[in-house]
Amino acid sequence: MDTNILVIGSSGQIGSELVMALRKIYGNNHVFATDIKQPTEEIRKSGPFQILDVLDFNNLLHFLVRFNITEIYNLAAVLSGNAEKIPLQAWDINMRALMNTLEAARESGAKKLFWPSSIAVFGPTTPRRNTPQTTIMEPNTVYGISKLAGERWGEYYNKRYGVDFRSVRYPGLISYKTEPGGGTTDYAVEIFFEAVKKGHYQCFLKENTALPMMFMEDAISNTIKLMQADAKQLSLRSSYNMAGISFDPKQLAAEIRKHIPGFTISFKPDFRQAIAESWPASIDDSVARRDWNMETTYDIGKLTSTMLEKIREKLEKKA
Ligand code: AKB
Repeated sequence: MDTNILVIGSSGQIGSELVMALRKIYGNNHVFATDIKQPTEEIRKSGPFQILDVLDFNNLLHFLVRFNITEIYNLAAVLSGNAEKIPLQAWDINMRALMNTLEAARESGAKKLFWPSSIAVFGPTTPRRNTPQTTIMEPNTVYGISKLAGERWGEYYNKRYGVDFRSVRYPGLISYKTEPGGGTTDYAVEIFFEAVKKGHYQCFLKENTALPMMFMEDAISNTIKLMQADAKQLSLRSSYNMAGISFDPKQLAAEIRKHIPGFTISFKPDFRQAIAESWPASIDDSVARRDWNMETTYDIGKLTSTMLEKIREKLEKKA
């Protein structure tokens, strides 16, 4: 039987790159991109795209049956910063988006479901350095609470109904194609665009706030690797810790200065500072490395030079 993949949230920061990577592997017409927002030109031109609201259960189920979907990637979520502005709405959207896909996967018999969790599942009582896979989890943000609850539901659907639920706890993801929206780690993307455009960045976190991060290419290849792994290799059905590197805004600014010597940064922490301080500074991802060979290829140097080069190219094309 063919692998037919549905990506929900294909116009977002992860979705817009994941769809293209999946189309390369499985063929353009086997990867169905869906979102409530219009897609990138690349996605629209290379294969099927449809407007689909994951909160509409009947439409979702109909889609899975109609296109014989065997795998789902559900990336729809309100991120940490935005969720704090609309707590009840964010909880409702994040949880309904997940529960609809879990139920639709169960009813339609779709084989696999990928759903991203986040380092936001940890909280102020969690050990902050080299945070273990299994540890104290008392998140104090709406986003973090919804991600932790989601992990528990994913594992429940796997054990109780056999849904092949797979998940990673994404760190801050750094990419140049589609900008993120409303997260706490977004500074690590904004800083590059502002460095190229203005030579200055005003950061909403303090200079020494270290957080786990990963370049998008590594995040995508690891996500696909987890989905392709033999089920027998997976000792966890909640969510795997995953983070390649950790740095703070001051270290990132110093790295950018190696390419743009006149680059300056100032600091004006806002409400996201408290969120960042409740999260780990670094993550122990040895269980993911052991179970399904998770690996990273970008360190802070390679990430910085790639981001600056690609953003310059992108802005030149636009000009
Ligand atoms: C956010 O900052 O909200 C996200 C995340 C770490 O899950 N990037």
